[in-house]
Amino acid sequence: MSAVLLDPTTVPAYLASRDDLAGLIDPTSVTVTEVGDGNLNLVFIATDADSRSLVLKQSLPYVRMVGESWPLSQDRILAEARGYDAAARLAPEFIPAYHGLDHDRRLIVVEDLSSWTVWRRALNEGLIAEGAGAALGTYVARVAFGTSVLGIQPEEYQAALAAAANPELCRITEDLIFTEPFIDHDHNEWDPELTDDVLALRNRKLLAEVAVLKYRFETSGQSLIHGDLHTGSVFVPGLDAPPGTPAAKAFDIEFAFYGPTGFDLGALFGNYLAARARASQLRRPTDFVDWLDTLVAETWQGFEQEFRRLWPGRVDPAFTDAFLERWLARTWSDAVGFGGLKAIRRIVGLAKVSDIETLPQPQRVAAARLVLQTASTWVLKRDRIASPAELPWIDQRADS
Ligand code: SR1
Ligand code: MG
Repeated sequence: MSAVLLDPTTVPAYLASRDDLAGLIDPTSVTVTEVGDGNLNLVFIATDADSRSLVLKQSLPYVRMVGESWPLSQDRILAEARGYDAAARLAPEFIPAYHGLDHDRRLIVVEDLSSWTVWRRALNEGLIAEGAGAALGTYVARVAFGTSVLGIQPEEYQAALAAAANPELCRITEDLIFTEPFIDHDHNEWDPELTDDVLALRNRKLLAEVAVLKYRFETSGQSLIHGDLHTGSVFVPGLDAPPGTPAAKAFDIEFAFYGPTGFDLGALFGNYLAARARASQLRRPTDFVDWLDTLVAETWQGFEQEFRRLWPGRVDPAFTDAFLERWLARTWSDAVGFGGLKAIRRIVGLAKVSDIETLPQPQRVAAARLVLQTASTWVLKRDRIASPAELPWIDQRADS
């Protein structure tokens, strides 16, 4: 049975029923707005007379961006709660403060970060977010280490793995990222000028690599992953943020499940590529483009440094230092491959990205083409790309 859905008029009474939130907000004086602009859910911001505010996120029984014709279980909020629980334990500074799950209502309450900016919007406007990549790399490393057999005993890992199954949302990822962009499908859409580029992706070599990556996504339960860590699932602070403020916080964790650790890093890499293609077409200033060009390396280094810092605390010395080096190399290669597929789906399939979509013609086609060409090289050559310095990238500059 569906959980009863809230609306702005019923949120105050709901908050009043939550004694555990009494110290955080005054339900008698709240005003409420529904701000959900994502693909799936209801999101309310409740603000009281003292300007204290909270975010309530409730899953809808269908895919919001499509409508009731695409039913989707409200249980996805349980996956999000697992993601928040783990992150709150292992990397609390890199998520909004988490105030818990209402299981019956299929609803979570989190800190309101309205004074922050969704990273994709900042990137679209050409704003530099110093340290955001490193912060996210650190976040991925902490959750990866602390939920894997490296950080917890195998019995605990098995229990967590079993509890974190998220089949409906994984199926969405499997279809939208690994299948549909490479076949004829109603979800696909692209500018006609791109038809040759899109059809060229359906070649034997690339499809073989897509299959390898799909299999890896479906069968490699290495660690609890965010599962949808694109730049629209990240907040960056405003310029007036006090010193010591984390440079980024991840949110929207409903795709969480036990998967390949490199998938989250790849989601970031693929979205950096879209941001970079936009910057090229808009001839953004050199300092912004230079900074974009460092993002993959910064994210990877943030991840690697944190992972190496945690390594001495591994629970099983059978995992030797030599194993760590091989594990890091494999995770990097996975991230590059997944990153390529994440970028391709945003050009070809359902749920595109504003980085590209809001560009005027002919820049939109040119940006999309740059993304497809670079991304497919990532997929094909990922095992031979040893480091961020070797990663094929868009080299079209504002002054070229
Ligand atoms: C039908 S859901 C479409 C997309 O929205 C989410 O943010 C995920 O990226 C998903 O693939
Ligand atoms: Mg999302």
